[in-house]
Amino acid sequence: MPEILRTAEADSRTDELSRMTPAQFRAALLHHLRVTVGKSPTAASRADWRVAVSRTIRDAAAEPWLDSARRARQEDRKRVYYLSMEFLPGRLLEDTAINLGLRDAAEEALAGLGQSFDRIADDEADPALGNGGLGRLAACYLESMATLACPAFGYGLRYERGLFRQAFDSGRQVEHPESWLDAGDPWSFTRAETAYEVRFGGHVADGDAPIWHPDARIAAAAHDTPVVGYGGHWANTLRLWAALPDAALFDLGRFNAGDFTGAADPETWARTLTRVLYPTDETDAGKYLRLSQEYFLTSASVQDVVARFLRSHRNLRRLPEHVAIQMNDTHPAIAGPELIRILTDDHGFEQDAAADLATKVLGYTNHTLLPEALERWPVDLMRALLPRHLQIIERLDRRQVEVHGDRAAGLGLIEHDHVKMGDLAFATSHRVNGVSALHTDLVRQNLFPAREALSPGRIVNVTNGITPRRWLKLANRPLAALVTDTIGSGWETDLDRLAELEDHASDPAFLDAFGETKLRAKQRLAAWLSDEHGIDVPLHALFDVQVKRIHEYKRQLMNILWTIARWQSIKADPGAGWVPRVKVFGGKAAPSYAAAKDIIRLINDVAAVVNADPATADALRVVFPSNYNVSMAEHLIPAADLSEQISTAGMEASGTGNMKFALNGALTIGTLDGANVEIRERVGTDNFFLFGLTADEVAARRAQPEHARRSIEGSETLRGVLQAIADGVFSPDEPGRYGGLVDQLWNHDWFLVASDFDAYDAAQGAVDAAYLDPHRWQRMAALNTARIGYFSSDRAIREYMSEIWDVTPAL
Ligand code: 26W
Repeated sequence: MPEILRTAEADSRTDELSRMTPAQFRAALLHHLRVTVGKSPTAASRADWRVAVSRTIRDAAAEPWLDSARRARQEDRKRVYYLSMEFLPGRLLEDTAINLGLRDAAEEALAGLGQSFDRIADDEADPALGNGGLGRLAACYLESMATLACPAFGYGLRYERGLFRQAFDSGRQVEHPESWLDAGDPWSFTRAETAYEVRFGGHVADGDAPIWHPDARIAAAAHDTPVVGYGGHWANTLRLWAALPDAALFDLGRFNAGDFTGAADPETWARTLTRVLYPTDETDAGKYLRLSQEYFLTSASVQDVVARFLRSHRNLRRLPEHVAIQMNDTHPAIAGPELIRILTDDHGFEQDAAADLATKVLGYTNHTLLPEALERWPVDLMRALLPRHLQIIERLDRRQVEVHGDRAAGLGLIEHDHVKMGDLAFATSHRVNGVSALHTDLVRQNLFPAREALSPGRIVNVTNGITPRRWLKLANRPLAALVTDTIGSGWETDLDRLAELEDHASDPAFLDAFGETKLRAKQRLAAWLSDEHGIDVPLHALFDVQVKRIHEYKRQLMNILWTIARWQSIKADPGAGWVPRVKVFGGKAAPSYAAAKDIIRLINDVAAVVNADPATADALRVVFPSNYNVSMAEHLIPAADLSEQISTAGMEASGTGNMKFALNGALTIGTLDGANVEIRERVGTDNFFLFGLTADEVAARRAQPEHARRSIEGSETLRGVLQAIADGVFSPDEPGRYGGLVDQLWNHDWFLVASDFDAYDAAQGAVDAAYLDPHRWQRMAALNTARIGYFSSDRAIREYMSEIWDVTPAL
């Protein structure tokens, strides 16, 4: 355990917490069952037990939580505020129990009462308050900030409905409303006293001091959930805002005038504000409600930050010494203008001085280069919803020109009547970071070249990370136990210590034990897939897994085209000793993303044909369990042998699944994209199956006319695959179903599936060859686990603390 966290008091606290004996846990649990849930053990349902266990664990979290808040206040610690429209925390029961050292006591206490800890933990809803990578990263980062005793708040929205529940209807994705709150939320505390008014619309009365006259006011109420660090030494807060349709909004006048629905409008509008998460991932929604949600989050949070500062300070000029605000992509980028508004309109600052102060407080993380994901809000929409902020942005825009003169070309914040939120975030931040070394280079070169030239050093890299608590200690207990047995404990908070496994990577006994943990993870997954999804998988096969949002640049299409090629090859030569494979897919498509939905349907159509083919059933299976989420990832990732990270180079900002798979002893087949580059450098080029064009080669290939047609004509394998699809082999009832998809491949192929296909096929061949030598494979897998320590979110947060936030740990 890193020295900074080992203090006498910390020691005593851990012991007393971990010393909560099973008997003490049992007593506290039965108390909650009777008093909080109001049920006797005999009458209690699984959900009742879950609420009682959750409350018992939350009680244990209260002490370090209140203690941390007190210390931060008394020691006047600088705090970090992480603003994100999305958080994917996953289930909290087991994770919080582990971090408090209470998991074993809870399991034993429940067993003594005839209850299964795992079944109760599995009964918890997975708060799907995010789309994918960005939301999960925010959750890993909050847990690491607590583990490192970095005083912090996560600020987000308490959507009533998270990301839709995915189901398949004859292979097609269908979306069902998600309702994480139906099962109750035993973790959060409603802070009725902590509410802020957020204003919208109206107009600004000019005068010496502009006065904003909004025409809508919505109350934001706080719901706080403790985020406990590993060891239970420190705990931070995840504060989620809910729009409060307070009675004041109900327009009695209109009601009495008989306009019954109109009377409720403002109230309905309030309810709508935090009703649902936008399911778009990497595509700018551009909707009025989306901007309203972004401003609602940002204004409530910035008001809360300033109020907390003023509770123990008077001079706002000292704000940067006590406050660091991180904007998780451009979604909270209105934070700059909002802080400037509060400083000028409420505290009399001069606008430019306010802007300089805000810049010292704010940091902005960019997570994507996709043009369609870069938010640009129409000036008219901004004027209608946030007229005061538009004034401030226009002033910031003019100032760019004043400060940089004619060199301001390309520096404007407003272009073609749209406010460029990336440029606004950049201009109001003292640090901008990308999320992998390659991505940050591309941010400098392609996204903000002019700004990089004018403010060298403002753009820094902080490569993403993942928390080893959830993604190894919780998700893969057999492997976590083997690691502890082999190198002792402490790796949980010092992941570089995994390197000590390297000394054992040539020891056959260790490699067998390592392989055994993989087999047990496969057995657990197989049981779960059959129970939850009625899917059976053969355990002896190579588990080849691609789980992530469905997107053309992530190239699930190339993966399923290769699967068809493998199926055709097996049928052509059944006796060739094929390495049996289970191809596992998982992921949701944004509801309006037709091409991604076509890919989902094709995967399910191929699965239906391949899995029903007796000639190939033993050698190839395709499974696509619906509704991929954090909890499914915890079941799938530990069981994987092969991790598919096959995006078109230059398009995946980082990826974080790639890190989770390597940590759990899976080998990666991948391109030189995002964090794959750094993973390959650290695990060793021999322990990574690389293929495909590099980011530079991608740009060059796209410029070549007919690149797709030439690639397809040059690949007999690929041509055979496309012919089978075009012939309706996988859609006999509608042979032309994938005509558009095949045509797009022949004539456009922007994501270079055709160009990389043969290289991908060759790399898959290398995978088979390696898998046929179990000790070689186990050794490569063990070296991936041993050398992945750098990708801990603790390392990433330490970099944010030193490079961007200038914050030191409180313990
Ligand atoms: C406006 C709609 C919208 C919503 C979400 C646009 C963009 C996003 C996110 C930035 C998309 C996202 O999750 N990006 C992923 O972020 C991860 C964490 O940094 C990276 O690892 C992934 O490479 C990146 O695709």
